Amino acid sequence: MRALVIIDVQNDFIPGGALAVPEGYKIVELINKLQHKFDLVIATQDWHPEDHSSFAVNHPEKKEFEKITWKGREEVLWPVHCLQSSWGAKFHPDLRTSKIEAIFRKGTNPEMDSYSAFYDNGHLKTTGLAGYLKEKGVDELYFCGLAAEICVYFSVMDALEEGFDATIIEDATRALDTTDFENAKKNILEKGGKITTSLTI
Ligand code: VGL
Ligand code: ZN
Repeated sequence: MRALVIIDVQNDFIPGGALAVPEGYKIVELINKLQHKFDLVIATQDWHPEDHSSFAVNHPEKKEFEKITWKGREEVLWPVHCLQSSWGAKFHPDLRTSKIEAIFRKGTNPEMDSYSAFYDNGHLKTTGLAGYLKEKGVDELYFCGLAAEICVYFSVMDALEEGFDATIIEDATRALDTTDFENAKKNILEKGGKITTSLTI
């Protein structure tokens, strides 16, 4: 059974938002068209409290997009984005949501960022997504959404780790940094993941 996982198609990741991914709006209609080809559609939302440790403003003297060591790991500092219940955290208004059966929210713990749909960045806490999908009998996951080399990428890598067959739909995602996405794709292929386009789905 195949599921489509729509990652963070939220206003803040689309031009006009706080952490805009170039061309982010270009994938929305495509994702709408893809949804009916799947047995199950689920989505994620980045969902941060104001005091979240990934926000540069919460670290005096630090700048946006700077890297810091946080709880023993390297983390990137971002502009304030996807504040819980804000406009920026809402799905893009053109995204079709009627087929989305469940929404998994991540990034709620102020002490820990959470890129993947499955785990926080420290792999300490699960969102419950793997168990949910397994209980539904899903074995093949197709990923789309934003941003390609961050939340989509880490979700694909965790999906592979959890034993799912995982594919990224390349034209239904966009990257903040295209060079990083090229490296991310290599890692996905090396780990046994697949890269495809919407034409073959
Ligand atoms: C994301 C940076 C920070 C993403 C979320 O959805 O890719 N990127 N928070
Ligand atoms: Zn975030």
